[in-house]
Amino acid sequence: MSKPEQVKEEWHSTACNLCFVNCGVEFKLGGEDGRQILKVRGDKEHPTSQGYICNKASRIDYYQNSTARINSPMRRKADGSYEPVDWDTAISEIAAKLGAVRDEHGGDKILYYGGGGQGNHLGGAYATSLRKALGIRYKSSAISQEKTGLSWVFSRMIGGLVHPEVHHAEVAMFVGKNPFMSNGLDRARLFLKEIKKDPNRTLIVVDPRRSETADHADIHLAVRPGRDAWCLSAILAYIVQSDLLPMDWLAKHAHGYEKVIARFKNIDVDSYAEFSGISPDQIKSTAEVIAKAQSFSLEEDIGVQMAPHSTLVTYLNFLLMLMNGNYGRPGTIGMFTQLAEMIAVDYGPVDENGYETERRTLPVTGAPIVSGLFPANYLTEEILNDDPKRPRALIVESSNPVHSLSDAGRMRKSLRHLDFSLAIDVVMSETALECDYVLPASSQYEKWEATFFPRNFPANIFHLRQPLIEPMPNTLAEPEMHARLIEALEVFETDELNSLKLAAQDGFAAYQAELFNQMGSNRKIASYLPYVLYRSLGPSLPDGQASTAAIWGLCQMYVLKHSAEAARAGFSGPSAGTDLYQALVDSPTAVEIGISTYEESWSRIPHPDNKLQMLIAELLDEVDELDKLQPLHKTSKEFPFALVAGVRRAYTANCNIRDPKWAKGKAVMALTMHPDDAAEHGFDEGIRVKLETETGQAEVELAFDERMHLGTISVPNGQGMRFVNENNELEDTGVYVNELTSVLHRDKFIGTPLHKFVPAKVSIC
Ligand SMILES: Nc1nc2c(c(=O)[nH]1)N[C@H]1C(S)=C(S)[C@@H](COP(=O)(O)OP(=O)(O)OC[C@H]3O[C@@H](n4cnc5c(=O)[nH]c(N)nc54)[C@H](O)[C@@H]3O)O[C@H]1N2
Ligand SMILES: Nc1nc2c(c(=O)[nH]1)N[C@H]1C(S)=C(S)[C@@H](COP(=O)(O)OP(=O)(O)OC[C@H]3O[C@@H](n4cnc5c(=O)[nH]c(N)nc54)[C@H](O)[C@@H]3O)O[C@H]1N2
Ligand code: SF4
Ligand SMILES: [Mo]
Repeated sequence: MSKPEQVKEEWHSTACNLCFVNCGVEFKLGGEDGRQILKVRGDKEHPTSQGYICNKASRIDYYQNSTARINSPMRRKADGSYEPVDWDTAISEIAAKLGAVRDEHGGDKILYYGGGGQGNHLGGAYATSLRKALGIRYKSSAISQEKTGLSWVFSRMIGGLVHPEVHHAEVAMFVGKNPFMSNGLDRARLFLKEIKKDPNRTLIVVDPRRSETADHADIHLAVRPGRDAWCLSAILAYIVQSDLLPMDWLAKHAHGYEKVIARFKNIDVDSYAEFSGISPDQIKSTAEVIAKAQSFSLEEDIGVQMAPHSTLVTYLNFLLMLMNGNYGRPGTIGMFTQLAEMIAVDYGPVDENGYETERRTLPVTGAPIVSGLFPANYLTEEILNDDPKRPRALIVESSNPVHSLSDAGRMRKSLRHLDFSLAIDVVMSETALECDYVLPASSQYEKWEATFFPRNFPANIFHLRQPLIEPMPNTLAEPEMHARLIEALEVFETDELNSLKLAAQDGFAAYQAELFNQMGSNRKIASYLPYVLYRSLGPSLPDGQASTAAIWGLCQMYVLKHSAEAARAGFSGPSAGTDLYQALVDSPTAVEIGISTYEESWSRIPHPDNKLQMLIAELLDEVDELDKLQPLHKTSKEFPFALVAGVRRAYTANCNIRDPKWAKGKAVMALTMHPDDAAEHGFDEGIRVKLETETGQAEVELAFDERMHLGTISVPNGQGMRFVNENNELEDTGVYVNELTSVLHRDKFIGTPLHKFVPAKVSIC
């Protein structure tokens, strides 16, 4: 073997699981049985990340080989401690308890939460079958506390999955998004550098803090915290009132724009601008830049999605793009296709005045189900009551809601109020520590994995990742857990899948024919498809690949539904689905699965005449509230600071890494404050302070940050997790931010929490 080949062989392709960009990475493995990730580098072959990685990926071994990992199913004892049990015992007891809840109260009283974090959605695909077996009707995930407002808005206005092409826009804008720190965008830091250098392109950043992203911007709108709605409305109003809208384009491509124009004609631009903390001149010059751009595209993130007026702000952001003609052209917005929709398109019937008339709701609180997800922020109210309709059991898979949802204390109480709870995790998370049973999962580098996050346009990619490391003994991949639970629930007869299993041995074509045949005669086959594929096709796939069986099924559906897009990516003809699947299994890096066109961005709009719908009447009505110039949330004498309860820093990754040694530099944990605010209160840098909100309190170190907006303070997300070090000591891991937040502090439409503006006080400890 020649030397270069040897060198290449030492590196293994996969993806980073620390944020939803999932950059292609390569690992150099070593240590005992090759279980350790010694080195990490970007994968140059990856079609979108192209070798890029950020600082977080290099020490990913703190995820893979965390000492917090668990390697046995656990059962809670009466005293609240846990005892290990074997798999057979755990599976049969869990199935019996869930089955009992279903039989006594109905399967709709069992809730499902999670199904994947930043890097792992494959297990969640099989949870569909377990939910079917239990009759579960209500599910949710972390998406429901950030992106459901976004989903509601793009579904109503466009009706498809869309990608704002900020990378190719002449004028790009970030609203409440700090990609320099959070990435959340392909090749984020490189993109920021490029746009900063390019004299022909403009970057606008809307953020109260002079963020690291704002350093790269041509225009920084330092909006007052929680007042984006006024800032964005003022920009749009100025464009409307200055006759800068592309009226011919709107007439050709949009419905409902006349009402939007009428409403924004009546906005007093100057008073809105001033109320938002930005000079009217800056608002007007920014509006001119946006209106006159050849192409304009913006990305928002939780800086606004978790701030006051969350859903309204999303609507205003889309109005800013769409009313200015930015759709279906390079550098604007394109509609793309996906193997499975992580943030599903979902809109109900709309009446002639532009109001949605029907929406599924949760049985006790009546909270709206959006994008197929119940709002996580209503979970505790739904559970903590004596209503016979209340949920009795909860399954949490690959999520840590006791840590990541508002008001951790209430979450703990809610979990203990249930008749039964199960957590599936790689560690004994804060959530696991409240559940009746815990099942230990193999890590994301020990099993086949993938994510279904929304991706790119025009070429969309999918990365099916191969396992690189032997599973930790006594852990299982989620598809196997779901299958065993379904079997313990005795959904199928033992021989019911035999003909499918036999057909699978004769190859994909024979299997496919038999699958169609069986679907015609046995309704269960289609209803439990992921499970059926796993147990019938799975065993015939090469060693260890069984859990990719559902991907084969998704590929078949994808090429049927999106035949034109798939064909452009090279997958056409009778075996297109299987060819696509094979390409995914064979490729160590991501594969282009479909290529969309701008024409399709139009022809696939499901609204009448394939036109965009500018009117969301519920949200346009909200603009009347803005006219009152009253902030939605205020600080007070008692709680004088606006706390950003969970900001992204260089070493935070939600709840994925527990060991504080992962982080370089202590500042990652600190409470940050502008030095002028600190001087006013007599605080020195580095002191321990008490941080209090209406809900809770914490002690934390104070750090100065002159980028902060005056009156605003911040602590990071994803800290304060329980971690016991090698000396059996509990380590200080920072502030457990959701001990400080309230479930009642939420968006009135979708229920997203307003974590970016939590009234707080700070005092010396
Ligand atoms: N390092 C790191 N990266 C991550 C993650 C992580 O945990 N750590 N998590 C990933 C996940 S799950 C997500 S959802 C994304 C989130 O990514 P981002 O939304 O970019 O992250 P944040 O830092 O929470 O918030 C972004 C900005 O919002 C600003 N902001 C605060 N209040 C307001 C306001 O009222 N108006 C406006 N306009 N801006 C405001 C903050 O100053 C901050 O700069 O990050 C992903 N990337
Ligand atoms: N106050 C406040 N709260 C926030 C935020 C904030 O900014 N402020 N940010 C919010 C946002 S945007 C998000 S996305 C959420 C994230 O919140 P969650 O959805 O709870 O996601 P994570 O916190 O990353 O938790 C993922 C869990 O999966 C486990 N895990 C990792 N790999 C595997 C695996 O292969 N299998 C299984 N079964 N488990 C695995 C991890 O150990 C961890 O416990 O947090 C939210 N919470
Ligand atoms: S941007 Fe960083 S954290 Fe996100 S996937 Fe890429 S390397 Fe991982
Ligand atoms: Mo998120």
